[in-house]
Amino acid sequence: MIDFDAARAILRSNDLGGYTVPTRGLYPFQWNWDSAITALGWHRFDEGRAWREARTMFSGQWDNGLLPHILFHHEADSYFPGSEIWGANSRIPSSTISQPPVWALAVARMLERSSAGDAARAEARGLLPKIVAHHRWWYRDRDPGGSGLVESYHPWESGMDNSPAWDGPLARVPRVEWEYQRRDLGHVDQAQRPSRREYDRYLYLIEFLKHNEFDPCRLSAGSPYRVVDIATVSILHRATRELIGLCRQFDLESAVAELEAELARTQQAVNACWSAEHRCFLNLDKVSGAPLRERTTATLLPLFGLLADAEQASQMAALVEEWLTASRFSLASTHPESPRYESQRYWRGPVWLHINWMIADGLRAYGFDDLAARVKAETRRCVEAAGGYFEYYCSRTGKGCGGGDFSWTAAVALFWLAD
Ligand code: 9WN
Repeated sequence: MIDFDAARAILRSNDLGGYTVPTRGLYPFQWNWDSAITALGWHRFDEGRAWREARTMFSGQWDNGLLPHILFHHEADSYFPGSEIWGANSRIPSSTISQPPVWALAVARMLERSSAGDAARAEARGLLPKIVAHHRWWYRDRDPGGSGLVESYHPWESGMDNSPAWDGPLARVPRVEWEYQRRDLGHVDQAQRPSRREYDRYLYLIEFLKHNEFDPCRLSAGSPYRVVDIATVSILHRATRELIGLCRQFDLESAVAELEAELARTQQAVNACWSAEHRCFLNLDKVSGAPLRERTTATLLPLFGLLADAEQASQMAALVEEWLTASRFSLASTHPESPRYESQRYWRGPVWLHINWMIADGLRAYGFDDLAARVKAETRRCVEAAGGYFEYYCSRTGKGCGGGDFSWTAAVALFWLAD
């Protein structure tokens, strides 16, 4: 049995007054996509608090539209790297990259389910221009050449930090030579976290962004790490569809044609990522121009993005079925047949609830209702086996891994598993 009271209690205890930390200790600030997903959980029992989460996040938006991946609302020494390493010149101390843009989708869902009528409409109306500015930032600053496929310059921007898909592109990045002390290893077993080799390069890329003054043209021309993350492309695409609906609802017609043009550009470009051999859409290495042939759950997210055609969707559904069978617990974040699969190490194999929710949602959109129900039932089994809301779950044993009492996991239980 899943304890939904415990899920609500986790959100309340991770609430620092207007924003929810992903978990205490390990992640003591406000993270962008965590916050959007967590707002959907809040909305099931405290609508006002859900809207407040959104307002707090957007209070840290940069003037150019970037919505940072971390807002450092206060000092905390339990996390590294802190705001001083990033070098942002922002109203609220922040990181200098973003994360997959879930907010338009969250706001659309919250508005649909709202019992608060005019108050909810006022909240959505207030957020709308900011969300539009954020999507404009993605299309302009993360796709300066107008290719239709946004790119990213840091693995943390994908939110799937040490995905094996990034191994090749990251190997090209130099390592920092200065000494630093990681704080994550004080909270979580090293076997469940990224390696030192990866951290050296994550830090190099933070410095690279700073030395290039976050200038999109300089980053696009010179970053040693430049990838098309198919998960971000998909989430952005789906969120833009939702955003167009919101713009129409609130008479912001001026943005509609422009956003529709972006959708058309992406829809056309995405076929460059399709691999008939792998039966999914691959990530791309923009430095070498080569596809990244690793099957991770990111490569299934075009279902959520509504970017696949009917034939591609049915091939992906067949792949999901095999993948579920190969993972003993639910859908492993890396296909268990990959030599790089590690069942407990972060984005290299464990189960992440919010990603499974997105995949199930995409399967349903294409009419694979039974398979979507199977993804959901197996995901539920992880939470039951572990007896709590962890950051992620071992895909071999269902054991809870990473941080405990985790906000987005509790939130996904409230708005998906409880339904
Ligand atoms: C770096 C907060 C975040 C998530 C990411 C996840 C992890 C941070 C870290 O935690 O990343 O952003 O320090 O490991 O990979 O998806 O948003 O939960």
